[in-house]
Amino acid sequence: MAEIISARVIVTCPGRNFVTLRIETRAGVYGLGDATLNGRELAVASYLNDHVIPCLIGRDAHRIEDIWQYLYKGAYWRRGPVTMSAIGAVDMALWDIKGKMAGLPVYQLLGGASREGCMVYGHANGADIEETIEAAIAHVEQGYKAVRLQSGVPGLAATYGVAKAGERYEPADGALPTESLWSTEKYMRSVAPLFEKAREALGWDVHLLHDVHHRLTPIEAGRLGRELEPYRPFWVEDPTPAENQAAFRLIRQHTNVPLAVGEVFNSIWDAKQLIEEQLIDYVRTTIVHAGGITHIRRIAALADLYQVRTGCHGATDLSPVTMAAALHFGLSVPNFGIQELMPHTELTNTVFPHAYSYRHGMMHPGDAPGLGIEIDEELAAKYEYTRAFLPVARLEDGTMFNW
Ligand code: KDG
Ligand code: MG
Repeated sequence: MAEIISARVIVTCPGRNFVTLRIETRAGVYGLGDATLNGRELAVASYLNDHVIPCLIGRDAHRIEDIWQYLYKGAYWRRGPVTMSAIGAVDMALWDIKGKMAGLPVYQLLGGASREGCMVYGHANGADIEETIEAAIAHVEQGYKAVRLQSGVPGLAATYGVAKAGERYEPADGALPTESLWSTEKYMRSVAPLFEKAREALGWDVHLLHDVHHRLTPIEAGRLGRELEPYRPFWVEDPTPAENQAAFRLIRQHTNVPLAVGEVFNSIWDAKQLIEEQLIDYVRTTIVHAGGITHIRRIAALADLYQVRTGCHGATDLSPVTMAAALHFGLSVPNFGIQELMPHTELTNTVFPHAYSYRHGMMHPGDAPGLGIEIDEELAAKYEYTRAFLPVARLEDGTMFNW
C-alpha cells in the first residue's frame, strides 16, 4: 500500500499558464501530473481541488486502474475536457509514483522500449512562403526529420500557426479572446504553392506536415488533400471539425492524403468511428486531455487494430510534464507514428527540470525513475497566473467561425 496522504495544485505562469498536480504518499514518494487546459486552466484547478483531491486521500497510489475507474465512473458525469484533464493529471502522477517506487522509468513499466527514440516534428512558420521555407531549412539543419509548414495567407492579417513578427508563436494571447478574420478561398489558394516551393527547396527526404485547424468543410478538405497529394505530405491535420466523425468518409472519397485528427478529443469515444472505419491515419489525442497514460493506451490499442498510428499533440500549452509522459508512452507503444515538438522556453524548462532530451530529430524520455520530471516550486511561485484566452475567428462578413 502506497497511501496517498496529500495532493495539491500548483498554478504558475512562466510566460504562459501551467497547472500541475502533485500527489504525495506516506512513504514520502510524490508524483507530478499536468492539468493544463489552455484558456480554461482554473476550471481544471477547481475541479481537482474541489472534487477530486478529497476523494484521493487515503487511497493506494498503486491502484492506478481502480482510481481511474473511480474518477471516471464515480463522477456519473462522464468525459469532457475539464474532467478528463483532471483525471489525466491524477493518472500521470500515479504512474510517476509507481515508477519511482519501482526504481524504473515509466516506459519500462509500459512494456519497455519499442524503438530507439520518438521521431518529432517541429514548427516552421512565416509571414509568407519564403519566410516559412527559411524556417523549415533551419529545422532541417537542426536535424529535424519532419517539419510542419504554416504560412501567412495573402489578404489575411493573421492566421493560425503563424507567429507575430519577431515573436514566438503563442496563440493564447489576450486577457479576452482576440479576433481574426478568415477566408477559405484565400487560404485554399495559398497551401499548394507553399508545398510546391517547399519540395523544391527541401527535397523529398524530410516529412512535411500541415495543420488546417478545423477550417474547411469535408468537400473543401477533399479538394485541398487532392491538391497536396503530388507533394506527399506526411499528414494533413484537422481538415474539418470532427464532432461528426462520419464526415471524414466524404474526405476519404476524394483524397488519399494521410489525415491526423484528435488534439481536441478527450475520450476513446471521440475517435471510435474514425478509427474503426479507418477514416484517419494518425490519432493526435494526448496524455493530459484524454485521461492520462491509462486511457491513451486504450485509444492506441484500438487504433493499432486498424493500422492507425499515434501523433500526440505537443504544443507549448501542454506542460513539460505531459511531454515527459508522452515520450514514455511513445517510446513503448507499438503503433507510434510521430510526436509534435514545439519547444518550451528556457524559463519554462527551468521551472520544470526534466530528463527527456532531443537529438537529431528524435526525443527520448531518459532513464530517471518515474516520469523524470520535477517542478521548482519556489521559482514557480514567482510567476502568478495571468488570464489568457485562445483567439476566435470570424468570416470576413463577421460570421463566427472555427478558430
Ligand atoms: O491550445 C490550442 C493549441 O494547442 C493548438 O491550437 C495547437 O493545433 C495545435 C497544434 O497542432 O499544435
Ligand atoms: Mg493542431
